[in-house]
Amino acid sequence: MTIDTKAQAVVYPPSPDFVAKAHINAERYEELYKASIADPEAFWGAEGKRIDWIKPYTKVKDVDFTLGQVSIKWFEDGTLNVAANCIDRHLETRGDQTAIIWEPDDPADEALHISYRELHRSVCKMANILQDMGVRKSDRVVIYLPMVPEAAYAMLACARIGAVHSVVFAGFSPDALGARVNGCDAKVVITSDFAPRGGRKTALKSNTDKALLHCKDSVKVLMVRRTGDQTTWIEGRDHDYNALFLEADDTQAPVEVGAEDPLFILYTSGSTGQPKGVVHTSGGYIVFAGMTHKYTFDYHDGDVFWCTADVGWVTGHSYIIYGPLANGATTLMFEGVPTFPDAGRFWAVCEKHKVNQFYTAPTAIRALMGQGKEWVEKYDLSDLKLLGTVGEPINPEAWNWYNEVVGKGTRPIVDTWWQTETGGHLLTPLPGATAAKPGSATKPFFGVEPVVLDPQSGEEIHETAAEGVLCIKSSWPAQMRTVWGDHERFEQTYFSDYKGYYFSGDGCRRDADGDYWITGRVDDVINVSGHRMGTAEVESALVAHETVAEAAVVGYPHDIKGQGIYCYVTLMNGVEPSDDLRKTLRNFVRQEIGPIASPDLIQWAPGLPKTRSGKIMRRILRKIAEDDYGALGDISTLADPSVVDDLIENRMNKS
Ligand code: 6R9
Repeated sequence: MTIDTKAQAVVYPPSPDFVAKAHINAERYEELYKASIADPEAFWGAEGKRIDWIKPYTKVKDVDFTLGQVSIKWFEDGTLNVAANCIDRHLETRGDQTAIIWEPDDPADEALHISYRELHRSVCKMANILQDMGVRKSDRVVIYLPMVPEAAYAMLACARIGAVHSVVFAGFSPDALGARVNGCDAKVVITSDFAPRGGRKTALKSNTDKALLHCKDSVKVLMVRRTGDQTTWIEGRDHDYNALFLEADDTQAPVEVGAEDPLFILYTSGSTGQPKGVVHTSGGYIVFAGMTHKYTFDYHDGDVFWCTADVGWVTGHSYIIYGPLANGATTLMFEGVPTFPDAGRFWAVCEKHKVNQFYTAPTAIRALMGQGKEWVEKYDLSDLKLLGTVGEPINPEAWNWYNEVVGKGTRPIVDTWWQTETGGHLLTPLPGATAAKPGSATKPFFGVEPVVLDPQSGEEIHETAAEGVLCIKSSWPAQMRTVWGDHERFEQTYFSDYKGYYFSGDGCRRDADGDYWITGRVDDVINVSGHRMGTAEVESALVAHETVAEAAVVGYPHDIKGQGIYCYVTLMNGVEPSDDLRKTLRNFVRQEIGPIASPDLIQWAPGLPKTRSGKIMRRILRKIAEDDYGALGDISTLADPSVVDDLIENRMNKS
């Protein structure tokens, strides 16, 4: 066990000014955290009241983490409607307040300010359109849209009629889209003609057409016009949102759903080839999303909150849509990218819309850091009160730049650790309570019991300073409930390696102050620009190409992306390696999965290091990709140790 005591030296306590106005200060955190662990029933029984219930719950928590009978229920006999909690209940007090600020890809186009009243109208119309298309409670709807207000309307419209949405990131390929439509047996796909992003356009409708070639004929399409460019049209299957919107009734009674009825499915990568459909339910999720949004970001009425994620990821679900709107906040939705039309765009948008809380990913910070601080200094960022980060460990250099250049050394930074599976923040500083340390996600949120386990013995390490795998000992309301259609896979993935605990898949260190430092995934998942990717997914895409016999994929350190994708490829007999073939394979993977899975480096491998039982030794491949082959460890169990010399000699990442 090695404890990096140096890293504990730099500590940024909250400023007295911030503390004075904050919802939660250090004493309050201690008091509430203790209460939340000592008596979860009482704590969450009270917290559950932050939302409106149609029928109030009488049971708070019913959870079993035992392998073979894992079951997670919160507020189970309560009923509610999530969309009504995000919209209707605010109408009386803040009907004219802006709910969503929409900033388009091109800064020359007009931004929109959508009030809670307007949001209500549009969501009701979308709900009526979906009902007219035959969507009923618990039916699935896939949403494949750019970052436009209609993406928010679509999610909330599903929630309003009790349908289950599954948002698919607009950067995903037709194949990935088709697999998700089939995976959840969706009735309708909501898409747009094109998706403008960074001045370019992705043909979403045409991607949808291709995807649906592999889906049931009964799947219908609802198309939102975004650019107005021509698309193909299949009469009977395709429905014109803009035309239907004009006619649709603008009121709709929200459907009553049970707390444990599913709200959404979100596909995410794991260590095996097939992405998993993570299922979140209604009551616990919305309580936790609202609560974490309020306390982690210290959100106050009237603040403008901006989370730069895409709604295709969980961060966009919880912190663009559900958390902020449950709190009656003003949330900003940005269609573009940080570097279009130039590297000042984030800060231009912060200035333009007087953003108070700004939440982004380390990869964006690193990319902008490389462009120079002039881009930040051109803009007035005086409205910023807080900065946040999510998606991967933030390196201290990026943290310091964020703090000094963007935050002028006076804004707290919250480094929030969580996952698609957790629904909301589990480890994070609370800005008025916790002293921040660059690179540490610090302390657990209320009700969250992290433990560090010894990876070999599976025993809890009780000393404060510890290093091992990160597990959670008991449930929190926004925990995922199951894998869509495969509860056994849910249990196997999260509850079988360490019995009685939820296993996060991350390694971590806990320092002598009890602060947590995430060290990255301990499974075959890599984190590329904050996007999770199973190495097995990229491998199966590669071997699907006719020239490839075998492939092994690992991550390697990448300055901007955090991790890059390093592929070892064994070609079929008789196929000649060439740079052209590299390009072909790269494009092939982009087509199969999407541009985010594009291989960074492809090394031709005449053989892969395997054990005598035929298992690829990824540890060795990782070390070679990291250019750290001095530390290969024991290779004596390899069937043919000589392949390693060839791989080292021809490695792509020579530093
Ligand atoms: C919200 C989100 C989850 C994985 C997670 C971990 C990494 C996320 C982090 C972080 C260090 C942070 N991760 N936040 N690592 N510090 N603040 O990103 O969900 O896409 O499911 O990814 O991302 O490895 O296990 P998701």
